[in-house]
Amino acid sequence: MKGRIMKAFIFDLDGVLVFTDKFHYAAWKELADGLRVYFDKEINNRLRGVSRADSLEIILERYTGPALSKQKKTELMEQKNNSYRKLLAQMTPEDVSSEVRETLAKLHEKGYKLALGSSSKNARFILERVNLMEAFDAISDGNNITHSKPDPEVFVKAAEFLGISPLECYVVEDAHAGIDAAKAAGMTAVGIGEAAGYERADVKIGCFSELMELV
Ligand code: B16
Ligand code: MG
Repeated sequence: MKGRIMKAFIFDLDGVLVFTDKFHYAAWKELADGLRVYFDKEINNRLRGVSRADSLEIILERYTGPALSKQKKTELMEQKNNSYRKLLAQMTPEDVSSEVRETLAKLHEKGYKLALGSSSKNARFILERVNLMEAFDAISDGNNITHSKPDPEVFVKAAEFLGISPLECYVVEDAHAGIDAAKAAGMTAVGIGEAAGYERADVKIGCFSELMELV
């Protein structure tokens, strides 16, 4: 919190820096339709911050067909990811707002370390597409964790990569699972978007540049 000496910001990716919800939705919808499973935007909202494997299990809650083997589930995840990556390939630097870019630059100028803390295995691909790799001192993503949010692992690893104590880190998140993960890591949770309405968030912001009021 302000008043305590904070040294770093860890940012969630989807829903905070970029908005790939529509691509996740389109790719999962295609898969669900193929399996004759009902899927809508409300169910898609439950997938926010959740790993690919856990997302598939949520979708399969309504599945009534023959049992699916582990191998088949892996194939389904690959199929979804291939469709999703084709959509991600359309992304350009214009998919990141100037508000986000400028705020990240200002935080850096003020001496804060910046890290990414995303459940996505596509995080680096997305950061490259939108030209945001250089903005971060460390990247912790779906490739270096075994437990997805709300487990704190992705944020604990981000703090480790930065060499900073969890107590000195803010986490900026849009998902309830992400706020829970930040709290479990002993970090200060900043809620934006949907998470700005979540009572467990320590700080709630209405827009990204409001982060400057914390420093
Ligand atoms: P992938 P975040 C999360 O990213 C997304 O919010 C979530 O919807 C997705 O299922 C998860 O990444 C895994 O993504 O299939 O690309 O590995 O919000 O933690 O940045
Ligand atoms: Mg998110």
